[in-house]
Amino acid sequence: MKPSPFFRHLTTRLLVGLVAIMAAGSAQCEQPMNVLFIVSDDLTATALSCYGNQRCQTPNIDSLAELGTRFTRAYCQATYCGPSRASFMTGYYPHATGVLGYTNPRPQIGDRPTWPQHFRNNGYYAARVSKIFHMGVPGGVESFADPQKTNDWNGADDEHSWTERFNTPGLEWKAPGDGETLERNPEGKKPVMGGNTFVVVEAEGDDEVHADGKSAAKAVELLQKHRDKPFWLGVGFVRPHVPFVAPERFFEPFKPFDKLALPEKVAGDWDDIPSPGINYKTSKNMQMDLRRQRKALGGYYAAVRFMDAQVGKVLKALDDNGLRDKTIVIFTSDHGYHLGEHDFWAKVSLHDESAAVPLIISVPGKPAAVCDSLVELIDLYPTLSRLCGLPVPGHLQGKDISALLNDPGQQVRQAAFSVAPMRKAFLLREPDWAYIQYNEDGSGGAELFDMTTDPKQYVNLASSKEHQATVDRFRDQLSQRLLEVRDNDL
Ligand SMILES: [Ca+2]
Repeated sequence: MKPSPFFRHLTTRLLVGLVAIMAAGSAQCEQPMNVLFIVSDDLTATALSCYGNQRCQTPNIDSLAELGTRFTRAYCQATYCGPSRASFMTGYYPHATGVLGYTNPRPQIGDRPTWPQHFRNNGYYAARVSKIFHMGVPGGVESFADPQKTNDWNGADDEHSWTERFNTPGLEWKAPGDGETLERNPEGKKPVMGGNTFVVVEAEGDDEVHADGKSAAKAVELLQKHRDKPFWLGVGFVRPHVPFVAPERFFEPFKPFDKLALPEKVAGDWDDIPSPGINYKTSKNMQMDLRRQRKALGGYYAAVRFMDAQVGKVLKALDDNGLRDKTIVIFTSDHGYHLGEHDFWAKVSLHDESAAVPLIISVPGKPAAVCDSLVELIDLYPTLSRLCGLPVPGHLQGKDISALLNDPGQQVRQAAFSVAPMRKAFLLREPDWAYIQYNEDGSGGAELFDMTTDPKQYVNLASSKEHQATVDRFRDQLSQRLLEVRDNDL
Protein backbone atom coordinates (compact mmCIF):
# COMPACT_ATOMS: atom_id res chain seq x y z
CA MET A 1 0.00 0.00 0.00
CA LYS A 2 1.34 3.39 -0.95
CA PRO A 3 1.40 6.04 1.82
CA SER A 4 -1.27 8.69 1.47
CA PRO A 5 -0.25 12.14 0.17
CA PHE A 6 -0.95 13.51 3.64
CA PHE A 7 1.35 10.94 5.22
CA ARG A 8 4.08 11.61 2.60
CA HIS A 9 3.76 15.34 3.26
CA LEU A 10 3.98 14.77 7.03
CA THR A 11 7.05 12.55 6.64
CA THR A 12 8.76 15.15 4.47
CA ARG A 13 7.95 17.91 6.98
CA LEU A 14 9.28 15.79 9.82
CA LEU A 15 12.47 15.00 7.94
CA VAL A 16 13.02 18.64 7.01
CA GLY A 17 12.40 19.65 10.64
CA LEU A 18 14.75 16.97 11.93
CA VAL A 19 17.51 18.03 9.55
CA ALA A 20 17.03 21.66 10.59
CA ILE A 21 17.25 20.75 14.28
CA MET A 22 20.38 18.64 13.68
CA ALA A 23 21.98 21.43 11.66
CA ALA A 24 21.21 23.98 14.37
CA GLY A 25 22.56 21.63 17.05
CA SER A 26 25.74 20.98 15.13
CA ALA A 27 26.22 24.68 14.40
CA GLN A 28 25.90 25.32 18.11
CA CYS A 29 28.43 22.61 18.97
CA GLU A 30 30.83 23.80 16.33
CA GLN A 31 30.56 27.51 17.03
CA PRO A 32 34.13 28.41 16.23
CA MET A 33 36.42 29.61 18.98
CA ASN A 34 37.25 33.30 19.11
CA VAL A 35 40.88 34.43 19.06
CA LEU A 36 42.18 37.17 21.34
CA PHE A 37 45.80 37.91 20.43
CA ILE A 38 47.57 40.23 22.86
CA VAL A 39 51.06 41.33 21.83
CA SER A 40 53.30 43.56 23.89
CA ASP A 41 56.15 45.52 22.32
CA ASP A 42 59.80 44.90 23.31
CA LEU A 43 58.83 42.72 26.28
CA THR A 44 61.42 40.26 27.56
CA ALA A 45 60.09 37.15 29.29
CA THR A 46 62.66 37.74 32.04
CA ALA A 47 60.62 40.74 33.27
CA LEU A 48 57.52 38.67 34.07
CA SER A 49 56.89 37.03 37.43
CA CYS A 50 55.40 33.95 35.77
CA TYR A 51 58.79 33.54 34.05
CA GLY A 52 60.64 33.83 37.37
CA ASN A 53 61.23 37.57 37.88
CA GLN A 54 61.15 38.16 41.64
CA ARG A 55 61.13 41.95 41.47
CA CYS A 56 58.57 42.80 38.78
CA GLN A 57 55.18 41.32 39.63
CA THR A 58 52.79 40.81 36.70
CA PRO A 59 49.66 39.32 38.29
CA ASN A 60 47.41 39.61 35.24
CA ILE A 61 49.71 37.90 32.77
CA ASP A 62 50.45 35.35 35.51
CA SER A 63 46.72 34.65 35.82
CA LEU A 64 46.60 33.76 32.13
CA ALA A 65 49.65 31.52 32.56
CA GLU A 66 47.84 29.72 35.37
CA LEU A 67 45.00 28.84 32.98
CA GLY A 68 46.94 28.13 29.79
CA THR A 69 50.15 26.64 28.47
CA ARG A 70 53.25 28.69 29.23
CA PHE A 71 56.06 28.08 26.76
CA THR A 72 59.55 28.32 28.24
CA ARG A 73 61.41 28.12 24.91
CA ALA A 74 59.48 30.34 22.49
CA TYR A 75 61.53 32.35 19.98
CA CYS A 76 60.74 35.26 17.68
CA GLN A 77 61.89 35.03 14.04
CA ALA A 78 63.63 38.41 14.10
CA THR A 79 64.80 40.49 17.04
CA TYR A 80 63.17 43.80 16.15
CA CYS A 81 59.62 44.91 15.39
CA GLY A 82 59.31 45.10 11.60
CA PRO A 83 60.50 41.68 10.41
CA SER A 84 59.25 39.85 13.51
CA ARG A 85 55.70 41.09 13.11
CA ALA A 86 55.70 40.65 9.32
CA SER A 87 56.78 37.04 9.91
CA PHE A 88 54.20 35.88 12.43
CA MET A 89 51.42 37.78 10.65
CA THR A 90 52.16 36.26 7.22
CA GLY A 91 53.46 32.84 8.25
CA TYR A 92 56.74 33.27 6.33
CA TYR A 93 60.28 33.64 7.69
CA PRO A 94 61.97 37.02 7.15
CA HIS A 95 64.38 35.50 4.60
CA ALA A 96 61.45 34.03 2.67
CA THR A 97 59.65 37.35 2.13
CA GLY A 98 62.78 39.47 2.26
CA VAL A 99 60.95 41.79 4.66
CA LEU A 100 63.96 42.53 6.83
CA GLY A 101 63.09 46.10 7.74
CA TYR A 102 60.02 48.09 8.66
CA THR A 103 57.72 47.61 5.68
CA ASN A 104 54.30 46.16 4.96
CA PRO A 105 54.77 42.57 3.67
CA ARG A 106 51.82 42.74 1.23
CA PRO A 107 53.90 43.33 -1.93
CA GLN A 108 55.81 40.12 -1.19
CA ILE A 109 52.85 37.88 -0.29
CA GLY A 110 50.48 39.04 -3.04
CA ASP A 111 46.96 37.81 -2.39
CA ARG A 112 47.95 35.17 0.16
CA PRO A 113 46.00 35.86 3.34
CA THR A 114 47.65 37.05 6.52
CA TRP A 115 46.73 35.33 9.80
CA PRO A 116 43.70 37.52 10.69
CA GLN A 117 42.75 37.82 7.02
CA HIS A 118 42.48 34.02 6.83
CA PHE A 119 40.03 34.17 9.72
CA ARG A 120 38.21 37.08 8.12
CA ASN A 121 37.89 35.07 4.89
CA ASN A 122 36.29 32.32 6.98
CA GLY A 123 33.57 34.51 8.44
CA TYR A 124 35.31 36.04 11.44
CA TYR A 125 35.17 39.69 12.44
CA ALA A 126 38.88 40.61 12.36
CA ALA A 127 40.09 43.76 14.06
CA ARG A 128 43.19 45.26 15.52
CA VAL A 129 43.64 47.80 18.25
CA SER A 130 46.94 49.70 18.00
CA LYS A 131 50.22 48.07 16.96
CA ILE A 132 50.03 44.60 15.40
CA PHE A 133 52.08 45.04 12.22
CA HIS A 134 55.00 47.44 12.64
CA MET A 135 54.24 50.97 13.72
CA GLY A 136 56.68 53.58 14.99
CA VAL A 137 56.85 54.08 18.74
CA PRO A 138 56.73 56.75 20.00
CA GLY A 139 56.51 58.54 16.61
CA GLY A 140 53.31 56.91 15.35
CA VAL A 141 51.57 57.03 18.72
CA GLU A 142 52.36 60.73 19.09
CA SER A 143 51.04 61.53 15.62
CA PHE A 144 47.71 59.95 16.59
CA ALA A 145 47.45 62.51 19.37
CA ASP A 146 46.80 65.04 16.62
CA PRO A 147 43.13 64.43 15.74
CA GLN A 148 43.84 65.56 12.18
CA LYS A 149 46.28 62.69 11.70
CA THR A 150 44.47 59.83 13.43
CA ASN A 151 43.53 58.10 10.22
CA ASP A 152 46.72 58.94 8.37
CA TRP A 153 49.17 56.92 10.33
CA ASN A 154 48.93 53.16 10.14
CA GLY A 155 52.63 52.37 10.04
CA ALA A 156 53.43 49.21 8.07
CA ASP A 157 49.88 47.95 8.63
CA ASP A 158 48.03 45.79 6.12
CA GLU A 159 44.49 47.04 5.57
CA HIS A 160 43.31 43.82 3.88
CA SER A 161 43.81 41.95 7.15
CA TRP A 162 41.02 43.73 8.98
CA THR A 163 37.29 44.24 9.07
CA GLU A 164 38.09 47.28 11.23
CA ARG A 165 41.22 48.79 12.72
CA PHE A 166 41.74 51.26 15.52
CA ASN A 167 44.72 53.46 16.32
CA THR A 168 45.14 54.80 19.82
CA PRO A 169 46.86 58.10 20.51
CA GLY A 170 49.16 58.83 23.42
CA LEU A 171 51.32 61.67 24.65
CA GLU A 172 54.30 59.34 25.12
CA TRP A 173 57.36 61.33 26.27
CA LYS A 174 55.33 64.54 26.20
CA ALA A 175 53.04 63.31 29.01
CA PRO A 176 53.09 65.76 31.93
CA GLY A 177 55.11 64.38 34.83
CA ASP A 178 58.61 63.82 36.14
CA GLY A 179 60.77 62.95 33.14
CA GLU A 180 64.46 62.28 32.52
CA THR A 181 66.48 61.44 29.41
CA LEU A 182 68.94 58.70 30.45
CA GLU A 183 70.66 57.93 27.15
CA ARG A 184 73.70 59.97 25.99
CA ASN A 185 72.99 62.58 28.61
CA PRO A 186 75.88 62.36 31.07
CA GLU A 187 75.72 66.04 31.97
CA GLY A 188 71.99 65.83 32.59
CA LYS A 189 71.41 68.84 30.36
CA LYS A 190 69.23 67.26 27.68
CA PRO A 191 65.48 67.77 27.97
CA VAL A 192 63.01 64.90 27.89
CA MET A 193 62.91 63.88 24.24
CA GLY A 194 61.23 61.64 21.68
CA GLY A 195 62.62 58.98 19.36
CA ASN A 196 64.05 55.53 20.05
CA THR A 197 65.93 56.61 23.15
CA PHE A 198 65.88 55.79 26.85
CA VAL A 199 63.56 58.27 28.52
CA VAL A 200 61.65 57.71 31.78
CA VAL A 201 58.46 59.66 32.52
CA GLU A 202 56.56 59.21 35.79
CA ALA A 203 53.33 60.60 34.45
CA GLU A 204 50.55 62.51 36.08
CA GLY A 205 47.00 61.32 35.55
CA ASP A 206 45.33 58.00 34.93
CA ASP A 207 45.88 55.08 32.57
CA GLU A 208 43.93 56.60 29.70
CA VAL A 209 46.38 59.45 29.27
CA HIS A 210 48.40 56.76 27.50
CA ALA A 211 47.92 54.74 24.33
CA ASP A 212 47.82 51.41 26.16
CA GLY A 213 45.12 52.63 28.54
CA LYS A 214 43.04 53.70 25.54
CA SER A 215 43.78 50.42 23.76
CA ALA A 216 42.51 48.40 26.73
CA ALA A 217 39.32 50.51 26.82
CA LYS A 218 38.78 50.00 23.08
CA ALA A 219 39.37 46.25 23.39
CA VAL A 220 36.86 46.05 26.26
CA GLU A 221 34.31 47.88 24.09
CA LEU A 222 34.93 45.59 21.09
CA LEU A 223 34.67 42.40 23.15
CA GLN A 224 31.26 43.45 24.35
CA LYS A 225 30.10 44.59 20.93
CA HIS A 226 31.23 41.46 19.09
CA ARG A 227 30.64 38.82 21.74
CA ASP A 228 27.94 36.97 19.80
CA LYS A 229 29.85 36.21 16.58
CA PRO A 230 33.30 34.73 15.97
CA PHE A 231 36.09 37.28 16.23
CA TRP A 232 39.86 37.52 15.80
CA LEU A 233 40.85 40.49 17.91
CA GLY A 234 44.45 41.68 18.00
CA VAL A 235 45.36 44.02 20.86
CA GLY A 236 48.80 45.58 20.58
CA PHE A 237 50.29 47.24 23.64
CA VAL A 238 53.20 49.59 22.95
CA ARG A 239 54.77 49.29 26.41
CA PRO A 240 57.38 48.50 27.60
CA HIS A 241 58.88 49.93 24.36
CA VAL A 242 60.64 53.25 25.05
CA PRO A 243 59.79 55.83 26.31
CA PHE A 244 59.32 54.21 29.73
CA VAL A 245 56.21 56.23 30.51
CA ALA A 246 53.42 55.16 32.85
CA PRO A 247 51.24 56.68 35.57
CA GLU A 248 53.48 57.41 38.52
CA ARG A 249 51.91 54.79 40.82
CA PHE A 250 53.43 52.02 38.67
CA PHE A 251 56.93 53.26 39.56
CA GLU A 252 56.40 53.03 43.33
CA PRO A 253 57.23 49.29 43.70
CA PHE A 254 60.69 49.94 42.20
CA LYS A 255 61.78 52.85 44.35
CA PRO A 256 64.31 53.78 45.35
CA PHE A 257 65.77 52.87 41.95
CA ASP A 258 69.25 52.73 43.53
CA LYS A 259 68.23 49.54 45.34
CA LEU A 260 67.45 47.67 42.10
CA ALA A 261 69.91 44.90 41.29
CA LEU A 262 71.56 45.03 37.88
CA PRO A 263 72.74 41.87 36.13
CA GLU A 264 76.20 40.68 37.14
CA LYS A 265 79.06 42.53 35.44
CA VAL A 266 81.86 40.14 34.45
CA ALA A 267 85.36 41.46 33.76
CA GLY A 268 86.41 40.81 30.16
CA ASP A 269 82.85 39.82 29.22
CA TRP A 270 83.14 41.32 25.71
CA ASP A 271 86.55 39.85 24.94
CA ASP A 272 85.18 36.70 23.29
CA ILE A 273 82.20 38.33 21.52
CA PRO A 274 82.72 39.08 17.78
CA SER A 275 82.34 42.81 17.10
CA PRO A 276 78.92 42.51 15.36
CA GLY A 277 77.74 40.74 18.52
CA ILE A 278 78.33 43.79 20.74
CA ASN A 279 74.81 45.16 20.88
CA TYR A 280 73.88 48.46 19.25
CA LYS A 281 72.94 49.88 22.63
CA THR A 282 75.34 49.36 25.54
CA SER A 283 75.83 51.04 28.92
CA LYS A 284 79.00 52.45 27.38
CA ASN A 285 77.73 53.98 24.14
CA MET A 286 74.53 55.14 25.86
CA GLN A 287 76.76 56.82 28.45
CA MET A 288 74.65 55.51 31.32
CA ASP A 289 76.29 55.35 34.74
CA LEU A 290 75.03 52.92 37.40
CA ARG A 291 72.38 55.34 38.61
CA ARG A 292 70.99 55.72 35.11
CA GLN A 293 71.18 51.99 34.46
CA ARG A 294 69.17 51.25 37.61
CA LYS A 295 66.63 53.91 36.73
CA ALA A 296 66.32 52.44 33.21
CA LEU A 297 65.57 49.07 34.78
CA GLY A 298 63.00 50.61 37.14
CA GLY A 299 61.41 52.54 34.29
CA TYR A 300 61.16 49.41 32.15
CA TYR A 301 59.61 47.45 35.03
CA ALA A 302 57.09 50.25 35.67
CA ALA A 303 56.12 50.16 31.98
CA VAL A 304 55.70 46.38 32.22
CA ARG A 305 53.50 46.71 35.33
CA PHE A 306 51.38 49.29 33.54
CA MET A 307 51.00 47.08 30.46
CA ASP A 308 50.15 44.12 32.72
CA ALA A 309 47.37 46.16 34.33
CA GLN A 310 45.92 46.86 30.86
CA VAL A 311 46.05 43.13 30.04
CA GLY A 312 44.04 42.61 33.23
CA LYS A 313 41.26 44.90 31.98
CA VAL A 314 40.98 42.98 28.71
CA LEU A 315 40.91 39.60 30.46
CA LYS A 316 38.25 40.86 32.86
CA ALA A 317 36.12 41.89 29.87
CA LEU A 318 36.32 38.29 28.60
CA ASP A 319 34.84 37.11 31.88
CA ASP A 320 32.28 39.92 32.10
CA ASN A 321 30.95 39.02 28.64
CA GLY A 322 30.90 35.26 29.18
CA LEU A 323 33.61 34.81 26.56
CA ARG A 324 36.28 32.96 28.52
CA ASP A 325 35.08 29.49 27.50
CA LYS A 326 34.68 30.52 23.83
CA THR A 327 37.95 32.34 23.34
CA ILE A 328 41.52 31.22 22.79
CA VAL A 329 43.83 33.79 24.34
CA ILE A 330 47.44 34.28 23.24
CA PHE A 331 49.87 36.56 25.04
CA THR A 332 53.32 37.26 23.62
CA SER A 333 55.80 39.93 22.50
CA ASP A 334 57.40 40.68 19.15
CA HIS A 335 60.89 39.97 20.59
CA GLY A 336 62.78 40.21 23.86
CA TYR A 337 65.02 42.88 25.38
CA HIS A 338 68.28 43.28 27.24
CA LEU A 339 68.14 44.94 30.64
CA GLY A 340 71.86 45.31 31.24
CA GLU A 341 73.05 41.73 30.72
CA HIS A 342 76.64 42.02 29.35
CA ASP A 343 75.98 45.78 29.63
CA PHE A 344 73.68 45.35 26.62
CA TRP A 345 70.34 47.16 26.44
CA ALA A 346 67.32 46.84 24.17
CA LYS A 347 66.84 44.44 21.24
CA VAL A 348 68.57 43.19 18.06
CA SER A 349 71.02 40.90 19.96
CA LEU A 350 70.43 37.17 19.42
CA HIS A 351 71.21 36.24 23.01
CA ASP A 352 68.30 34.64 24.83
CA GLU A 353 67.14 37.80 26.61
CA SER A 354 66.43 39.34 23.19
CA ALA A 355 65.53 36.37 20.95
CA ALA A 356 63.28 34.48 23.37
CA VAL A 357 59.74 35.71 23.94
CA PRO A 358 57.06 35.10 26.52
CA LEU A 359 54.31 32.94 25.04
CA ILE A 360 51.13 31.83 26.75
CA ILE A 361 48.28 30.11 24.90
CA SER A 362 45.07 29.52 26.81
CA VAL A 363 42.54 27.24 25.10
CA PRO A 364 39.19 26.61 26.83
CA GLY A 365 38.96 23.04 28.03
CA LYS A 366 42.69 22.33 27.83
CA PRO A 367 44.64 21.83 31.04
CA ALA A 368 47.14 24.37 32.36
CA ALA A 369 50.72 23.36 31.57
CA VAL A 370 54.31 24.45 31.16
CA CYS A 371 55.85 23.37 27.86
CA ASP A 372 59.61 23.24 27.24
CA SER A 373 59.45 22.41 23.51
CA LEU A 374 61.17 24.87 21.19
CA VAL A 375 58.44 26.83 19.45
CA GLU A 376 58.42 29.88 17.19
CA LEU A 377 56.02 32.80 16.77
CA ILE A 378 55.60 31.73 13.14
CA ASP A 379 53.78 28.67 14.53
CA LEU A 380 50.85 30.76 15.74
CA TYR A 381 49.09 31.16 12.36
CA PRO A 382 48.88 27.43 11.51
CA THR A 383 48.22 26.45 15.14
CA LEU A 384 45.33 28.83 15.65
CA SER A 385 43.87 27.88 12.27
CA ARG A 386 43.87 24.25 13.39
CA LEU A 387 42.47 24.99 16.83
CA CYS A 388 39.59 26.97 15.31
CA GLY A 389 38.78 24.30 12.72
CA LEU A 390 39.92 26.37 9.74
CA PRO A 391 41.98 24.96 6.88
CA VAL A 392 45.71 25.39 7.43
CA PRO A 393 47.09 27.06 4.28
CA GLY A 394 49.72 24.80 2.75
CA HIS A 395 52.26 27.57 2.10
CA LEU A 396 52.74 28.47 5.78
CA GLN A 397 56.29 27.88 7.01
CA GLY A 398 55.52 27.44 10.72
CA LYS A 399 54.38 24.28 12.45
CA ASP A 400 51.00 23.38 13.85
CA ILE A 401 51.91 23.02 17.54
CA SER A 402 48.37 22.37 18.76
CA ALA A 403 49.37 18.85 19.90
CA LEU A 404 51.55 20.47 22.59
CA LEU A 405 48.42 21.84 24.21
CA ASN A 406 47.27 18.28 24.91
CA ASP A 407 50.70 16.80 25.55
CA PRO A 408 53.25 19.44 26.61
CA GLY A 409 55.96 16.78 26.86
CA GLN A 410 56.31 16.49 23.07
CA GLN A 411 59.02 18.27 21.07
CA VAL A 412 58.05 19.85 17.75
CA ARG A 413 61.44 20.92 16.42
CA GLN A 414 65.13 20.28 16.91
CA ALA A 415 66.14 23.95 16.75
CA ALA A 416 64.47 27.35 16.82
CA PHE A 417 65.56 29.86 14.18
CA SER A 418 65.83 33.61 14.57
CA VAL A 419 67.65 36.39 12.74
CA ALA A 420 68.92 39.94 13.26
CA PRO A 421 69.05 41.11 9.64
CA MET A 422 70.65 44.48 10.41
CA ARG A 423 73.65 42.51 11.74
CA LYS A 424 73.45 39.73 9.13
CA ALA A 425 73.18 37.52 12.19
CA PHE A 426 71.49 34.14 12.63
CA LEU A 427 70.54 32.07 15.67
CA LEU A 428 69.97 28.35 15.90
CA ARG A 429 68.77 27.51 19.39
CA GLU A 430 68.65 23.91 20.54
CA PRO A 431 67.65 22.93 24.08
CA ASP A 432 71.31 22.56 25.11
CA TRP A 433 73.07 24.92 22.70
CA ALA A 434 72.80 28.43 21.32
CA TYR A 435 74.70 29.06 18.07
CA ILE A 436 74.95 32.58 16.64
CA GLN A 437 76.66 33.28 13.32
CA TYR A 438 77.49 36.59 11.66
CA ASN A 439 77.19 36.61 7.84
CA GLU A 440 75.84 33.65 5.92
CA ASP A 441 79.35 32.35 5.32
CA GLY A 442 80.34 32.85 8.95
CA SER A 443 82.95 35.45 8.02
CA GLY A 444 81.77 37.82 10.77
CA GLY A 445 82.46 35.28 13.50
CA ALA A 446 80.30 33.06 15.67
CA GLU A 447 79.17 32.45 19.23
CA LEU A 448 78.47 29.04 20.75
CA PHE A 449 77.08 28.66 24.25
CA ASP A 450 76.48 25.56 26.33
CA MET A 451 73.06 26.52 27.69
CA THR A 452 73.04 23.78 30.32
CA THR A 453 76.19 25.00 32.10
CA ASP A 454 76.19 28.66 30.94
CA PRO A 455 72.58 29.84 30.59
CA LYS A 456 73.60 33.52 30.90
CA GLN A 457 75.89 33.11 27.86
CA TYR A 458 79.20 34.33 29.28
CA VAL A 459 81.62 31.83 27.72
CA ASN A 460 81.77 31.75 23.91
CA LEU A 461 82.97 28.27 22.91
CA ALA A 462 83.00 28.87 19.13
CA SER A 463 86.80 29.15 18.95
CA SER A 464 87.48 26.21 21.23
CA LYS A 465 89.00 23.19 19.42
CA GLU A 466 87.03 20.89 21.67
CA HIS A 467 83.76 22.22 20.23
CA GLN A 468 84.79 22.52 16.58
CA ALA A 469 82.61 19.60 15.53
CA THR A 470 79.58 21.24 17.14
CA VAL A 471 80.34 24.54 15.37
CA ASP A 472 80.71 22.71 12.04
CA ARG A 473 77.43 20.90 12.59
CA PHE A 474 75.63 24.17 13.31
CA ARG A 475 77.19 25.94 10.31
CA ASP A 476 75.92 23.18 8.00
CA GLN A 477 72.56 23.15 9.70
CA LEU A 478 72.23 26.93 9.24
CA SER A 479 72.99 26.70 5.51
CA GLN A 480 70.39 23.97 5.22
CA ARG A 481 67.85 25.98 7.21
CA LEU A 482 68.27 29.01 4.96
CA LEU A 483 67.80 26.82 1.88
CA GLU A 484 64.55 25.47 3.34
CA VAL A 485 63.31 28.94 4.26
CA ARG A 486 64.03 30.23 0.77
CA ASP A 487 62.32 27.24 -0.84
CA ASN A 488 58.76 28.60 -0.82
CA ASP A 489 55.89 29.58 -3.11
CA LEU A 490 56.58 33.31 -3.24
CA1 LIG B 1 59.27 45.75 19.20
